[in-house]
Amino acid sequence: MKKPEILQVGPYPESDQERLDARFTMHRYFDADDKTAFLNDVAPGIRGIATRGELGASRQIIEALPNLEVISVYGVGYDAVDLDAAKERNVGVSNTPNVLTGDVADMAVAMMLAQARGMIGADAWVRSGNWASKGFYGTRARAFGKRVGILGLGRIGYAVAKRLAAFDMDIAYTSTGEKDLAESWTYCADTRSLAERSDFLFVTLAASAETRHIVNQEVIEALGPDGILINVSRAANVDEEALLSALEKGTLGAAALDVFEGEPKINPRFLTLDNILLQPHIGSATPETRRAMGDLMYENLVAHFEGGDLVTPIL
Ligand code: 8YV
Repeated sequence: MKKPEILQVGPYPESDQERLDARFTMHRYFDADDKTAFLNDVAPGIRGIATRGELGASRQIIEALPNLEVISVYGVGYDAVDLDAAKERNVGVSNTPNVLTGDVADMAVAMMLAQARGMIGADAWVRSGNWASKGFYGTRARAFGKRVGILGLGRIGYAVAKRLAAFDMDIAYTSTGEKDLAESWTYCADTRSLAERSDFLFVTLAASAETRHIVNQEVIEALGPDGILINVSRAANVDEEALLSALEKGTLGAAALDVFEGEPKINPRFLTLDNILLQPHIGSATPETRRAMGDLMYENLVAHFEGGDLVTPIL
C-alpha cells in the first residue's frame, strides 16, 4: 500500500522521525532551500502536515496543498495554524494537550523563583569570584505568601496555581468567566485589575487574535516596579516593545520569558538587560514530555489515515 505523503514543517527528535519515516513518506519542508519550488513540486501528493506548535501551518501552505486532509501539531498551542483556512478546506487539526501541562507549569514556577531570588546573577557572583572578593550578594524578593495573578486559568494556568498554592500564595486569575473551583482563588474580570493586585503575573493563555498584546503598557505598569512578569505561553500575548521599554525604565521590576517575537532570533535589547531571565522556549522540553508529544502527534496522523477520528482534535 502506498504510504500517505506528509509535509513536515520542522524537525523532530530522531526516534519520532524514524517512526514517521517508517509509516509515511515525509517531505522535509524545513530542509528545502527554495521553499516555494519545493512546495510546488510535492503539493499534489501531500495529504497531511506534521508541524510544531510555534511553526504551525499558514494559509499560504494550506491553500497550496489541494489534497490536504489533516494537520497534526506537536505542541499544545495551535495559534500558528490558520484554522479558518483549515475549516474552509475541511482539514482536520490536532494538537498535543495534557501531556506537557506539568512540565510547563514546573518551568513557570522555576522561572518565578529564579528571577525573584536572583539566582542567575547569584551564580555569576560565585563564578566571577565576587563572593570571595566582595562578599554578600544581597537580598532579593520573597516569593512565598505573595500575590499571584494567573492570566488564563486553563490546564497550564491551573497547574501553575496548584503549585503556587503550596507556597501559600494569594492566587487570583482571569478566564473566560468565573470558574466553579474547589479552591478559593479570586476571579478578576480584567487583565489590568489582575496585574494591579499581583506581585507575580503568569501568562498562561492560549494565544489567538483576541489575546494579541493583552499584556500591554497599561497592564505592565499596573504590575509595577516591584512586579515580575512570567510568560510561558506565546510572545504575541505580550506587547514586547512595551515590555522592553518598561524593563529599561524600571517601570516593571523584572520578567522571565520562555517565548519571544521572531524566536529564535530575539530582539537584541533583551540581551543588555539584567532584570530579565531568558529561556529558549523549553517549557515542555523534558524527555518524558517530548516522547509523549511525539506519540500523540504520530497517533493523530495514524488514526486519521486508518479512517478513525483524531485522538486530540481541535477541528
Ligand atoms: C513546544 C509549544 O516547544 O506546546 C506548545 O505549544 O510551543 C511547545 O511545547 C513546541 O511545540 C515544540 O516545537
